[in-house]
Amino acid sequence: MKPHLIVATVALALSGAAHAQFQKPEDAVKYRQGAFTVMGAHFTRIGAMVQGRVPFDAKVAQENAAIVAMLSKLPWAGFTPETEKIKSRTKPEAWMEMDKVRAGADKMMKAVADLEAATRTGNLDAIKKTFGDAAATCKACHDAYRE
Ligand code: ASC
Repeated sequence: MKPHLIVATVALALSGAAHAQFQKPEDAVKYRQGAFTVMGAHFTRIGAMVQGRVPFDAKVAQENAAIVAMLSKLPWAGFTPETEKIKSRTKPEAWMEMDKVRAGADKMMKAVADLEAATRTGNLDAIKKTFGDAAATCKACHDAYRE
């Protein structure tokens, strides 16, 4: 299979809801960046509680984790083959190693699902642990594939 076909197949496999719906490659880039931006905003709100910068509120943690878990499924559909040539912070390596990107995406989605499950227990120690694990999955991909 040609690399671009593999990328397209991976993107489709990753997201039932959001596949192949972009009119222009630029739209796909904006879509994935938007999803990452909003996910980061809500992840950071949990981080503020985990790090003691704001008081812990189990309900707020749960609401934010649910948003993060849902959004975590979305950005991958925006890495369409047509977007490879569009300037973004995605490194060329990502397009050459889309199988690894996919594996990293799977780890991240699993980690944020675990974080959401922890927020449903209201146990701050469990939230701290799963938040740290989830942040590590974000960082792994950023270090490898983001400028
Ligand atoms: C965040 C955020 C990320 C991750 C990452 C973890 O709060 O916006 O992208 O954590 O920085 O290392």
